[in-house]
Amino acid sequence: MTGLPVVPAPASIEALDAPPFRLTPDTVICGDAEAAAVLARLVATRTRGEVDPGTSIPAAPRAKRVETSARITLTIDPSTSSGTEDASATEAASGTGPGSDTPEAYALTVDEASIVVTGEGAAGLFYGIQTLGQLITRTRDGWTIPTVTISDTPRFAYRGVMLDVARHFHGVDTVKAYIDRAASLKFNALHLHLTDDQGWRLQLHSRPLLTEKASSTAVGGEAGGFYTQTDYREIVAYAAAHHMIVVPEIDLPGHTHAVSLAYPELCEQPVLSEHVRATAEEFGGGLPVNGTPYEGMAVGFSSLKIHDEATYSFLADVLGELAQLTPGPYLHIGGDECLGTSADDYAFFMARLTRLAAQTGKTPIAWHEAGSAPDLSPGTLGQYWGFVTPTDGMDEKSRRIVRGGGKLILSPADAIYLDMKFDADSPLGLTWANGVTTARRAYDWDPAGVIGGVEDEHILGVEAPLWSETVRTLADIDALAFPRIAAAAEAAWSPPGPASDVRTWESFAARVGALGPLWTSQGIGFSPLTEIAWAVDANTEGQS
Ligand code: TNX
Repeated sequence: MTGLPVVPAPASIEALDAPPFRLTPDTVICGDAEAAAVLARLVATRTRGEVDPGTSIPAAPRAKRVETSARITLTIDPSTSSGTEDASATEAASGTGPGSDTPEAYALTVDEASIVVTGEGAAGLFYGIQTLGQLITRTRDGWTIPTVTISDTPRFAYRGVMLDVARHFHGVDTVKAYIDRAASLKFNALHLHLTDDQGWRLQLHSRPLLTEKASSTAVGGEAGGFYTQTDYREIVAYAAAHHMIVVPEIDLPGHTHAVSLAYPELCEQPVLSEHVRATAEEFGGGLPVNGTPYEGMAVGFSSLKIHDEATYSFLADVLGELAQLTPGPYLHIGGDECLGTSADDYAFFMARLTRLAAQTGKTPIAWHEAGSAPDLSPGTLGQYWGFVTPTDGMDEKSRRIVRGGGKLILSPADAIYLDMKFDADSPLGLTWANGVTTARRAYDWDPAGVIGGVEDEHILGVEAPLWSETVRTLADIDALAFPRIAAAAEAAWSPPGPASDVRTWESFAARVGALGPLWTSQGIGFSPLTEIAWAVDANTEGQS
């Protein structure tokens, strides 16, 4: 047991009662050049420029300084221990998880004289550096890092965050900022919800009308936007540099009202259910009319035409081009909330859609409703968005996906939907997932305890979605995501409760509270929820 503020909790951590390592202007970082640059930036940010370490062994005139300076050494060693003897956890750890380009385990040792971070691969080294950044502490003696030995590896291969860029559009800089934040918590997948009723956000040369005609508005009639292919490639490259893949989602066959602005012949008329009318009453935005932008927040009223071959030519173009643009292994094809589509039509469509997606060479991911369709392309993955205690047969739909050979990504809405309100008075966020989601509720669940019969070996990973009906800016994203995103990171990365004595709410709350100064130094506008005691740096704000 240790009180050191590492989040997500490592597989193994041992704090030693010995003097800490002192970060000074003479500290030198050596070893892997790319990693050294990452750590040097992190140290400079965390210490507000008070420590700005050199990043390699300086040449002759300064050699003397090197001999006397404390060193941080960063290396990649494929034989780095995974930090766990539990065979069930090693699938994620031993290879390159499907979300990652390189192995993810790392080891970190800190003593008074030196620090060594060893990654099993480049991703592992990057994660070791993130852990090190969390351990930097301002004491009365200056900037220090406590003496510790850590050996760490993830529980799950896929650790995702989702950003909805359709309800409100979020530009490239915001997406990059969210990648920075997610990668620092050891997430390795960015799921972009690129299309919905309110807008189509990715330029496709095979179907240029989509962004020409269906991208300019958003919820509330606000300005929309879209990514050019250059923008999208820039996001993919930035994610890769942070050891994250991009999982693009084209939500089908529902959530497709925007398509009617570009290709009206492909779309059914909106189904004006009681929910659609009630949502218009409560949140505004009017009722959907094909061919005109939808500015409301209702769901489930739109659909592509299921029995028209033109639909499948459209999908072949869209998915084919998207697959070409996307180096990651997955295409997310939606499949949620098709409330006006009959069960037979839905099943027919999902069987064809999952095959079209698989033909691009990618593995399809669908929301768990797809499990109601009996003939999905084998191996289709499911994303569960029901509650921690499943309702309405959502668990059975998810189990059917597992029986079809697909693993699950768990996104229980009443725990880690980051767009749920954290406080009833906040103007940000929604409440449909069992009301306000406290940080404690975000934390107190286990991936293997949600769906009966679904254990670690059936679970690809965990993902925290952030839908953007009420989310306009990076500040809004920060306020909703932080600190609850850290609970999702811990569910995705850390060993489960009984195997680890730090997997308790009390430990998590203390560890997260200690990250306040790091997040502040990084410009993260987290919500200082009162459930957590937030630390401040010694000296700088009059407290030790
Ligand atoms: C449900 S859960 C949705 C989204 C909404 C979100 C708002 C799921 C797959 N779909 O369409 O944006 O709720 O919280």
